[in-house]
Amino acid sequence: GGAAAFVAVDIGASSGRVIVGRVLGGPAPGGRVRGEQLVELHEVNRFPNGPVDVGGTLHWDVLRLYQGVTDGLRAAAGEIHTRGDVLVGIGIDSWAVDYGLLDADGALLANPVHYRDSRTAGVSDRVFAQISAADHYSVNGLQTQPFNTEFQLVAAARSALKAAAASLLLIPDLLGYWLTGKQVAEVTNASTTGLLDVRTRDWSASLLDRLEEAFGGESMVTFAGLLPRVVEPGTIVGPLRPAVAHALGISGAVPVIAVGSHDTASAVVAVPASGENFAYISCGTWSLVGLELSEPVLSEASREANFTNELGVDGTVRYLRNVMGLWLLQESIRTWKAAGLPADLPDLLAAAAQVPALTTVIDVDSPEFLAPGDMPARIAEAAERTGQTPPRSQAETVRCILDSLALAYRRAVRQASELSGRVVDVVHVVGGGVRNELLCQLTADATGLPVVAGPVEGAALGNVLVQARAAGVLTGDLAALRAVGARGVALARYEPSDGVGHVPEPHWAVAEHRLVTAA
Ligand code: ADP
Ligand code: LRH
Repeated sequence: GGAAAFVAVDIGASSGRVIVGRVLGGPAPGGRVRGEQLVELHEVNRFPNGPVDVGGTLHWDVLRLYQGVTDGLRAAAGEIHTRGDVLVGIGIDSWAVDYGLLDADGALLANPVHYRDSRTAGVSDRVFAQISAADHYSVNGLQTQPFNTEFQLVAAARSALKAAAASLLLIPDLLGYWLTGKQVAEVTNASTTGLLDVRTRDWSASLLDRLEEAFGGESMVTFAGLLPRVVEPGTIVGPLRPAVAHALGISGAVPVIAVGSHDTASAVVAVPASGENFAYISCGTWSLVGLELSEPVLSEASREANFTNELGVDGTVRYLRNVMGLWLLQESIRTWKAAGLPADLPDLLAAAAQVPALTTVIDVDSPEFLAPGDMPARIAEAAERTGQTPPRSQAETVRCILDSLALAYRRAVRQASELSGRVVDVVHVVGGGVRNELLCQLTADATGLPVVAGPVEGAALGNVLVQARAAGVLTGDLAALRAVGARGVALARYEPSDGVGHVPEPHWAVAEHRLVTAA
């Protein structure tokens, strides 16, 4: 008992979780020290997440998510109390880009639309015809994805919904608003909207003006008028509303603390690296592959390679590429289960390990894989189109996905290093993908670098670390936070030169060549 406890709410595209982080060790009453500080994580609630198709539009069930959050907070408060610990703060992170629109009374106008919905098809081209892609990149440094918030807003620019809106809140900020009554835009997530200036870390008045001019129409409601003030991680958003605290069995004015509310930003905080020559793969539904930099890379080559400069904690830049990630596997499993086939993940991975490496590889980042639907069929089509033998069994399909992901990681790590000039000597994997030993070994083989895998709950750990520092329980820079974080987690190491099922370098070079020439 007596430990400072923080609650991390971390909602990924495939599941949400509420995790208690206890900070142990450090200064004790009477000037004593109880050993080095570390964070112990404990999951108190997990709930499924995914797209809900209503009338042909994919939505998020955000009220159900809020229920998962509040159920978790109630359970967390109970446990913390029973242990005799102190609940110091609550932080929320989630996937990026998506938002809810509120009316002037603060009521949510509609269920947020899912970023995989097709309403944004062709919108980026329409926007770039008015404001060039190069002009965008020079200000926002952001990758072009069909679902960037900016494109979602343009897709719905003439909707009745927008006309009725008074404010826009990104998902973690929306959940935070329901808990506190305070509206803010946390900066790491705001950096994925396309509307933020990557250098000033604030909304870009110039981009917003030009967007209004081109797509605002006659509406009284302007894009800029919807955006709340930007806050940095570590800012106190506000105490829980008294009625909320009461309903959750929480006494005292416990604050919601802004963290890296973009899940990837929190995950990067938790990367157990020392020094700066590391790449990371935040490996969940997406694989976010890149580097932590102090300045954005805004070159033409970087824009063409679709590398993004998203903002990180403590003034950092997350220079990375979105790789389609374990979505390919999740969606294959969903397809098989719907067809009545057995599709247990550990079994599939064990079977895939027996399939010869690199028989068939696909470009995982092709937009054809973005939408929900029959993934094995799309993979087979892509293989045939590129003159390869399509995977015939479930095991071959899974093998194709893992080999192709590792190949994409190889390319992303190398390109990130070339485009930024940063030397990389280790690759850190965090997120659910840490549990995929075959993928971790393939990643070491493909990149030719040692892979350090862990923590699994990277975003939750980063969330807790930033809260704990804001509350004064931890001190120091990102390196200091990482050292505290690393102490509490088990890490696995994979070498590129050996390991079970090791795939030597020349095979990767050949497979890469095959993909490039097919394209
Ligand atoms: P998100 O935050 O995007 O919802 P997670 O970081 O939770 O995603 O990662 C989920 C993924 O982790 C799953 O799709 C699965 O591929 C992988 N995973 C989870 N558990 C295991 C396991 N026991 N073995 C291998 N992979 C796993
Ligand atoms: C990962 C993630 C990623 C975004 C995507 C929409 O969960 O936040 O960083 O690009 O979701």
